[in-house]
Amino acid sequence: MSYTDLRDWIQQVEAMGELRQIQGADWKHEVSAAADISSHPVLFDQIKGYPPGYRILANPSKSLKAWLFTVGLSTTAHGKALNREWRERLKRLEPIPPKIVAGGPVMENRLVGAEADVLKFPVPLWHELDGGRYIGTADAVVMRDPEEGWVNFGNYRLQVHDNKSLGLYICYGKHGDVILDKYRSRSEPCPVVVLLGGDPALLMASILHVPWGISEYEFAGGLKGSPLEIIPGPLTGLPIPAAAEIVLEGEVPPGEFQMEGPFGEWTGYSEPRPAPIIRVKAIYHRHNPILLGQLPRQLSRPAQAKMQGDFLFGGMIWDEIERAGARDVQAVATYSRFLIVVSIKQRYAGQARQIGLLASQCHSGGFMGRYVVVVDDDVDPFNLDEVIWAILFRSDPQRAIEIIRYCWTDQMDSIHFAGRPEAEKGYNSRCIIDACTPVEWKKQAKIPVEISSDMRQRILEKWGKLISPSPFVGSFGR
Ligand SMILES: Cc1cc2nc3c(=O)[nH]c(=O)nc-3n(C[C@H](O)[C@H](O)[C@H](O)COP(=O)(O)O)c2cc1C
Ligand SMILES: [Mn+2]
Repeated sequence: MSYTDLRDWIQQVEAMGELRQIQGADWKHEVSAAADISSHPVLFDQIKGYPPGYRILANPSKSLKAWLFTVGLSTTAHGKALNREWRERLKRLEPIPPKIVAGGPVMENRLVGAEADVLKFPVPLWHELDGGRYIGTADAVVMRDPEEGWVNFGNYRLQVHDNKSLGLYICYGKHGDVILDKYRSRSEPCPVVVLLGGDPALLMASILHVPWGISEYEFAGGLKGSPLEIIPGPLTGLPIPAAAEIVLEGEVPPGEFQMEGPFGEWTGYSEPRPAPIIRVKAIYHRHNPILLGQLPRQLSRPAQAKMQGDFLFGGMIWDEIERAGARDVQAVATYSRFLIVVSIKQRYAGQARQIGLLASQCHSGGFMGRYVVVVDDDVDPFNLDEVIWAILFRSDPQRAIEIIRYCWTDQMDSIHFAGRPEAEKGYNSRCIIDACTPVEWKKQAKIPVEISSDMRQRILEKWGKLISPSPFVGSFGR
């Protein structure tokens, strides 16, 4: 099961019954509100003030089934089993370099110089307090490392300042930020290509913390199991997917900044700050182009601390812990960025601390985290009741809790807001809770109070009709 491009993906997802379609929405708030309220991805057409066919596909990840199809997992598994399947897939994933082709549908329309107007597309005004229209929410900003020569891309939000300039918000320390900084220190403009709609495998690669030095193009090829077809950009030489929907080419001038934001992020509205600018020089798009959009669910209220990408991040963190040399991870669950739960088969003293620290600091787990809980393998990290139980019954706070100060985060973090001192904003801290049974306790651990299965059988035979069996059976009151 696979797909050739975004249009093929849409057709197949529709056939699964996982797509909704809305005609006639206004780009001003309506597209975003409808997409947010819908429990499925939504394809918008006939958007107010725009020609029919100029479409938006919003929130492709809202359907777990579609998202699994995107990464080539045809599974119905969830929780621990899905975590394991995805992790196994990552373990086997071989990056596949893209293949250069002469042309493709993305070049059906070329708008160069004066003709290049980003508002030719129905760019939404997403949230009521946003500082402007955002063309990039599910994009890939492509840049080449000027020293090492490899091509990186990431999903960084893009605000429309005017029809040829975009505000580019990259968190400090992301690959894109490091590369931009290299151009800045040479006082050179950074050439960029921006994908605004295309193969969903590219979007997937764009949001995942693919390690430094591995091109997300190769990672996406690996996910698909076949090379992406690319065309060298006419102005920059940077790779452009031949079947992309909308692509911008331009540059980020060194030393130019403009206030970007506010924007409704998953942590709440982020404050405006000076951000680099992309000067757009050319636009290429297919006939009837589809702009891709992805909004985080509204996690800034206490509904549920889960994200669409949670199952993906867990697998990536697992992979990195093992690559750093630690063994015996059984599952990794994440709940937004703020909680990572790792279950391990404990073999030696210190292993829980080792794995907790790695999970909190590896590339996939190290950004904007908060709590890491390490549990034994009889506890399901995807069941928060079990996780809380392990913390309460197996951990002694004075030995279980480790606080790591001055860690990597972003001003987007929900604990950073206007009232906090500027100097604190670059950092947050991590709490690692070792909720594994300490290895030296093993022999003395209290014996769980249980009813033997013989006794249980006897009671049920005698009085089973009178008493309905309680769900609280077995060890540990579970
Ligand atoms: C919907 C969505 C929006 C995102 N927006 C941003 C953003 O505006 N800025 C940013 O730095 N990262 C953002 N991210 C996270 C990055 O895309 C992610 O960290 C990626 O791995 C960065 O790539 P890089 O490591 O190559 O820089 C977003 C992720 C998602 C899922
Ligand atoms: Mn990268």
